Amino acid sequence: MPKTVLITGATAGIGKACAHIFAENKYNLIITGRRNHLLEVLKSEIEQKYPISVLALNFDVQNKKEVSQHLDNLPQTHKNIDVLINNAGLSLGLTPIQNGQTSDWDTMIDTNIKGLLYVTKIVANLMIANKKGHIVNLGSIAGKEVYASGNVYCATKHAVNALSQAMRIDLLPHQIKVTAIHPGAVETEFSLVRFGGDSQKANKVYQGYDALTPTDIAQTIWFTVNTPAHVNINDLVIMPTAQASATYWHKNL
Ligand code: NDP
Ligand code: 8X3
Repeated sequence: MPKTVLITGATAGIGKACAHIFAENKYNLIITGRRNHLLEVLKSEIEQKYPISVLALNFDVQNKKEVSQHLDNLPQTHKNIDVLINNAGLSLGLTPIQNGQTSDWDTMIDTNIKGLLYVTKIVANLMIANKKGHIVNLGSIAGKEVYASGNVYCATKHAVNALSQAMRIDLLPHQIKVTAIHPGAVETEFSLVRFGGDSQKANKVYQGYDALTPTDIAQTIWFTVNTPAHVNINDLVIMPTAQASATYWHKNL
């Protein structure tokens, strides 16, 4: 029987790269995101390339009702979720706390923490019923350290770090694996979103060194979900070789 992975935020970056790697390895996919046209393009691209089935679910993880409408009513064909990748997330702004936009704070908290929780609650119960499962949470180096003006984004990723540990304890009796992946800089739409569409500012983040690629992270996730049944990778920090911490870099500018 083919396995199934649910990937939140599969319309771009790390989530999209995960969709490709799991499809290539014969998983059926549930892909989610807010941009429906991108979900549809990815679905048809993947279904043309690989002999698997893709269920595209267009919803905002911040919206508890939408999350439950979609995930409480999964078709029988996609209910047996083996792997959940809690990837949907974003940073908005890079601003000292005293100047922060409270609407940006709300969006980051509602997406990175509350959205992840809404999805996890439903899928964890499906996994418990199926007596198996693996949850992979996308944390960040921002969940291990804080840096200037990163305040609320860092706080949300610290929460993902804490929640990953908490999930591992609560799901232990059900033998559901929980892995947290904490990347440094990965070149995706992340910085474009953070800087409100300012591509010059966004491109600068990735200049003078080789950033991680979304495929680097997808391959790492693929590795963590393929360890033997008795082995779990709890926590993994992965950085570009040119980055030693959130603030130490070796750049050739
Ligand atoms: P991208 O901006 O390229 O992709 C983010 C994905 O999340 C998109 O598919 C987007 O889809 C989705 N998303 C955002 N908000 C929502 C929402 N409210 N509901 C549903 N989907 C949503 O960024 P990355 O691929 O880089 O980011 C993926 C994860 O990795 C994030 O959690 C990020 O914090 C984390 N991360 C990224 C790092 C980096 O340097 N890039 C480093 C460390 C961690 P759509 O817009 O269609 O809804
Ligand atoms: C994304 C990496 O360093 O911009 O989580 O916070 S960083």
